[in-house]
Amino acid sequence: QRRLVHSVGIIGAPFSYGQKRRGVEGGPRAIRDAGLTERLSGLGCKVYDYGDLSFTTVPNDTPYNNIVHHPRTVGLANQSLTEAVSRAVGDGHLSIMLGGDHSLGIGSVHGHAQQRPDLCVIWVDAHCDLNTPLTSMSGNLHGQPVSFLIRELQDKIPSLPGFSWITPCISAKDLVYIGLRDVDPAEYYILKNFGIRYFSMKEVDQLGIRKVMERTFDHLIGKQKRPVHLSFDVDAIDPSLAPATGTPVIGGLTYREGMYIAEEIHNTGMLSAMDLVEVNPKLAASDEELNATVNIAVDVISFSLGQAREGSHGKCDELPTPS
Ligand code: 5AB
Ligand code: MN
Ligand code: MN
Ligand code: MN
Repeated sequence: QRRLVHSVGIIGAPFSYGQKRRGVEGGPRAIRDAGLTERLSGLGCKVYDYGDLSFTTVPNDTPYNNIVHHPRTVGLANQSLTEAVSRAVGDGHLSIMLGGDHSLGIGSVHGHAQQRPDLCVIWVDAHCDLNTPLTSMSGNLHGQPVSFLIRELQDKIPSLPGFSWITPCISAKDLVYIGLRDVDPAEYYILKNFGIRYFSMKEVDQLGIRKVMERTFDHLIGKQKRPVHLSFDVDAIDPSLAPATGTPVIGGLTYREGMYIAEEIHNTGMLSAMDLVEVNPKLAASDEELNATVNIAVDVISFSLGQAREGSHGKCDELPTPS
């Protein structure tokens, strides 16, 4: 079996205004410093680094409805991320977006969809990020990105300053969640009433990760192959393993479950763009905590790009013969 050479485009998105804890803008730097490019090159990927986007903080960005914070700043950041991801995919790369907070999921999926309108989304997260601006209790836009993306939900979405450029680009049936364990009441209502497929940690326990992945692909891909967008929030992994993140929830994925998800997504051959978000170096209590979190982030990306626990083939074609 020959290895496919992936050409990957890395986009750093040092952005934190989708939530209130500064520091998550340091994610791209920390993930790069942990050797992401070297790891991907070692797997045989051709790596093109687009560098970090520079974002503008919009002045007088007053909350929408007195609750939703920094709408114009988040809207503008996602507008430039949309362009960047669309360019990377248009250039023929598998796009890898390094966050930053998960409000960036809006622009990443949106930009991907501009090039590949038939995409589907696998959202790996402790949370389903489905609040609308009218249901959010925190006012944080990193808990709302998916609500802007789903077509069926649009008559429930008010027009937010900074968001007028967004057109929803997926249907409820084009999305699967894995790892959920902290879902707000309105989010649960949406999951149920719009028939969104999800595998919470309870289903991971019940079925095992193997069946979860089989059912995920049966639902999204079936016979008709289509591009996959993986949006991976590092808080999906248990906080004992990946503690440096803003909204940790106990009872998460094990390391092995996380890597299995990534391996199986790679094996579809259809991964076309991914996000690795919510790594917040400032929330690590020690260097050990920071390294653990960042190394898991690099592992998730590497396994999604073809690293395999059984061995990554293609590096060794024959054994040396003694002369
Ligand atoms: B993350 C919460 N549902 O809306 C909200 O980390 C948490 O991108 C959102 O998944 C967590 O604020 C957002 C309580
Ligand atoms: Mn998230
Ligand atoms: Mn989360
Ligand atoms: Mn491959």
